[in-house]
Amino acid sequence: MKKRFYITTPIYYPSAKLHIGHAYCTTLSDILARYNRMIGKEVYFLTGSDEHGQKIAENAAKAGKTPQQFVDDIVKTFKDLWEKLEITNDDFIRTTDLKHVATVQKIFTKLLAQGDIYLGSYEGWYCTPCESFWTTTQVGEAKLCPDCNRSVQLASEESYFFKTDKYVEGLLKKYEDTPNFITPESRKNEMVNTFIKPGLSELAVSRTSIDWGVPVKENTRHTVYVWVDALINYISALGYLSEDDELFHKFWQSDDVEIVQVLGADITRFHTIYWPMILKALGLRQADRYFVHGLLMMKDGKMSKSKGNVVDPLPLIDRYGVDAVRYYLAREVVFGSDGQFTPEQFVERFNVDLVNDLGNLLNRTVSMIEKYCDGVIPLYKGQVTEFDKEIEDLALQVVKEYRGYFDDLKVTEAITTAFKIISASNKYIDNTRPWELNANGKKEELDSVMNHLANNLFVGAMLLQPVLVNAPKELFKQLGVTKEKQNINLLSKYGVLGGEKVSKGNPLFPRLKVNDEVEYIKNLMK
Ligand code: ME8
Repeated sequence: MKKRFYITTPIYYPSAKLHIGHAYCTTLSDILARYNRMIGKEVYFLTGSDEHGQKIAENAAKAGKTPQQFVDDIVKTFKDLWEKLEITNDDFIRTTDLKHVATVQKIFTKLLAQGDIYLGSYEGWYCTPCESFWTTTQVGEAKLCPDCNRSVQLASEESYFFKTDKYVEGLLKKYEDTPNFITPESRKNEMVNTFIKPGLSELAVSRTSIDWGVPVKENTRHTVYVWVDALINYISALGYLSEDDELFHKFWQSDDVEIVQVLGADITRFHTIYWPMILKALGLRQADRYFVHGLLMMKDGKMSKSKGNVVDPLPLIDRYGVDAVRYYLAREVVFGSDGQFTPEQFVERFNVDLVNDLGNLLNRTVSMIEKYCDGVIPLYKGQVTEFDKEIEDLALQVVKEYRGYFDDLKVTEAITTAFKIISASNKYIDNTRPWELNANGKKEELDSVMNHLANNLFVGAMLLQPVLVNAPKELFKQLGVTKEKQNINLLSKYGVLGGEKVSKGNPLFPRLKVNDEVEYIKNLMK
């Protein structure tokens, strides 16, 4: 296992406020960052904003602001959202940062000097929202952008080009030799069949028509194509080609680091075709994995302002708490597949998993330990009741499965597994019937049941920590768990808790009134 972990999210456009889809990507990446820290890796987690390009300049003009003022204002809202979602990013890169601009220029100069970039002229179909040129075949009869399905215009301009030809073979070989390079596999096939096999054109890497961008030093009529500018963030943030490049050596150019880049299905082409080619041209190592997550849809399709179905995560966090939103995103939308946001499911997940399963179990366990055991978790005495072995085996198996899933970036599966121990414990209460054990004076069995319940809750809470940032802390407080015991490595043996003094606290999650809250969320979406 590598000792370091570098994880990145896409850098989002500050053209408007972020919505639940962006929150999804960053939250899932944060969960991976937190998990890897928890198992003892040195983690660097990067997110940021992609601030150049025509679309931003146009939006700024509409808002009556300079582009810089415009992005400054919107980037503040990004940072506020990440703070509220308790995102643990180590840095926030902005493509208007001087350090980033300097790296982009140095990379351009280097590739130009090497002959990987040359000056030519371009004619093609241009999609303004995607800032992409397409060939006649790609836009088809209807002249629509293959990425976003909007109309494209014929455009021609002098441009610098990146020689993709030189790197296609190498890229295909990389795909073949590294089975997990792009996950899910279907995305890799899509890249090969839709873009590479039909013939990849040279990539236009500069524009003369756009001022709001990084100037090409050698020819200042040109600015660097916004996608090239943006992709470079992943290494400029680490100090590549700057005087202070320690992070770059630690978290990119090293065999000790696992590099995972998380992105949405809409931007797979840039990340898994052009970006690896640029890295190759620069003589740098490749990322280990591109994890392509699905898009979050609404019942009536893609989120859009005109449909009135955009979900702003902030009011959800304000009303239901950060844990509820993080949990919903990670649990409900399988990481890697498309998903759907519905108010009904949001409320149901909350009530069923968080209130009924987790919250109730804690509440019942603490009450029973207070009532039957003077408020002290009995010591672990091994397998006493006929149900103890089964639940212990399950706990140990859950821990193992959970780590396997997380190490393979299967976030949803890992969390679902963690919850197994919680639901099994509710059944364990039904099976062992502690109130009868108490009435019949079966003290030894009763103690064992209380110990197992406390230990199961402990295991569940430990495993849910990357997702739920508050509830496990409250649970540890109520069960009196010391800091020393909050160590994931201790979970390879069952029975860590015993002897702690419990103290009843507030319920972890308040039960929601389904109809009222569904209505409330629907109103937020208008
Ligand atoms: O593409 N569901 O920025 P962007 C899930 N600046 N995730 C979604 C989503 C949805 N409905 N909508 C957006 C850009 N996302 C470029 C990236 S990186 C070098 C440059 C997430 O603001 C998803 O991760 O359009 C998607 O890939 C990303 O936001 C696009 O964000």
